[in-house]
Formats: sequence, structure tokens, C-alpha cells
Amino acid sequence: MEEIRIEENGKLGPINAAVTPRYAGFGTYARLPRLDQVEKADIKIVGVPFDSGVSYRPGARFGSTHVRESSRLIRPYNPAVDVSPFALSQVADAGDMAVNPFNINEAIETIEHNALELTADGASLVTIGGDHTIALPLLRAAAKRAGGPVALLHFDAHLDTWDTYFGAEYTHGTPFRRAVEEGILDTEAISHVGTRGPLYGKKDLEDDKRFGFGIVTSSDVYCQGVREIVDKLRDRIGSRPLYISVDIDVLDPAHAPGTGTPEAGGITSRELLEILRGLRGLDIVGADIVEVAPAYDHAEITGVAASHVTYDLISLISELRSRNGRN
Ligand SMILES: [Mn+2]
Repeated sequence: MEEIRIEENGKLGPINAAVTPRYAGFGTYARLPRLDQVEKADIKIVGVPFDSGVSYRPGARFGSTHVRESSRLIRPYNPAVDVSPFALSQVADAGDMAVNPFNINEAIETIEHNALELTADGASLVTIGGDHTIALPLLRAAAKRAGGPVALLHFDAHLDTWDTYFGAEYTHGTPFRRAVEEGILDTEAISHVGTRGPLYGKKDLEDDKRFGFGIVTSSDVYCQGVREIVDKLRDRIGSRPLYISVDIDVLDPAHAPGTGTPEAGGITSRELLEILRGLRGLDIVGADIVEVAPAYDHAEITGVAASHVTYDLISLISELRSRNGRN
């Protein structure tokens, strides 16, 4: 059937929900056009259905599809930041990367290669995972595009700076240790946000600190409040190129049950969205949303949260690109 789309400012937007109900039609992210339906995209959404790096519950390979399906209610205007992201930038869904589920090393190479290819024309990339393993090749690509190490905001219940699992270096619990070792992170400006829960030992925190990470725990968000946290994060990042990686398990299991390694005592989806909105104007060079595992979700609770996080990230990037005349 023909797709009647909203067109604003010369940008091809979502399927018009006043013509085709939101629950009908193909499930691209926010019912946006596919990449092959537009001449050029400023912001590309891509899925990476890969979860061969998980240490506990599997299933994040179905996350990309689930987040898309849960994004049908996303509307074109974001009042929280007064931005119409799909009218300022051409946003398109690039589909999924085809990634080898049986060979992690090959998968990582494929993801880096595809990320570089998708950004070769100057587009910004927002990736929907997949497990957190995929952040390493995405960061490699972001650092290459940025021409050097990038700042990192890592939203997660966990540090993800462990060394190995069962001898494996490339897993969903190790990407940021590898990234520090590879020199692709600007260690003056890397922070975890929302961490909590038991660790293997105090050494986990000592190692993490040695790598340069600052930590804003889930308790800090509760006790200090969003405004104070945002000010601290912005101070640390400054004008550096910034990559944002959001593990959906940063949210409390009440807000995101559909994930592989849930931990009690997490931040709320409202707090996460407020922190993201506080990052307005920072030089965001890429972002990912990972670890959505729909088999453990209920009523799209996790999918809706992830789709809104994606929307607010797109809003920030869209406004930034528009302001810098990059669209
Ligand atoms: Mn993680």
C-alpha cells in the first residue's frame, strides 16, 4: 500500500498517522522512511541484532526489532526540548547490520566497517542493539570519524570495564576496558551514569578509576538530583566530541524489565530522559541504545522506554546538526 508521509521543511518524515493508523504498516523506527526511500539522510538509525557477547540472559538480538515496534507512538514534535527532530534533519532507518552470530571477532569487524560506511557521507549514526559488545566497534568508528579519542557518557547499571569472561576479551561486560586500552576514549572525559549493584570485588572500582572513569551512581542521581548531575557531566565533557552509550539496564527493572542483567535500585525513565535533555548542545558524534531483550519484556515497557531514549537522542543530534548547518 502507498505510504502517505509527513513532509516538513523538505524532509521526508514519518507515515502520516492521520491517514494510516499508527499500528498499521511496516515497522521502521518511528515509522520514518527507510534509507533507500530518501536521497540523503542526516541521521541514520541502524539496528545491530547481535547478542553473542552476553553473560547472563540471552535475547538482545531481538532488541532492534522490538524497539522499532515499540516506537509507533513517537510523534514528530518533542515539546521537552522544543524541537521537531524529523523536520530539522532528514532522519531515516537504515535497517539492520548483518552480523555473524557465531564469530564475535568477525561481528565486531563487520559492525565497525558498516558504521564507517554509514557515516562516510557525514551522517550521524544512532544504533539500536544488540548487546553491549557492539559499543566497542561503534566507538572505534566514532573515534576514526572524530579524528581522535572521544568523550564517553555510559549509562548502565554496570561498569562494563571488566577484563575477560571465560577467557574471552570481547563480551558485553568488557567493551569500555578494551576501548581505553585501544586509546579511542578521551580519558579526561569518560563517565558511567546509573551504576549500582554488587561487584566481584573492590578491585573492579579501582581498575575502573585507573582507566579514568568518573562514576555517577544510581544513588547519586536520587540523592543529588538531575540538575546537579547534569552540571557535573557537562563540565567534564566541555566541547569534546561525545559518544553516548545507553544500556537500558540503567533503568530500574520496574522501568525496563526486558533486559539481560537486571539490577534493583535503578533510575527511572523520567530521570534518564531528563539527564539526556540536559546534554543539549554538546557535540554528540554518535549514540547507541543496547541490551533490550524483548523475551523478558511486558507490554512493551522496555521497548517504549528505549524508543523514547532513542527519540531524545535523535532530538539532540538533530538540533545540533541544524544549528551547525550540517543538514
Ligand atoms: Mn552494559
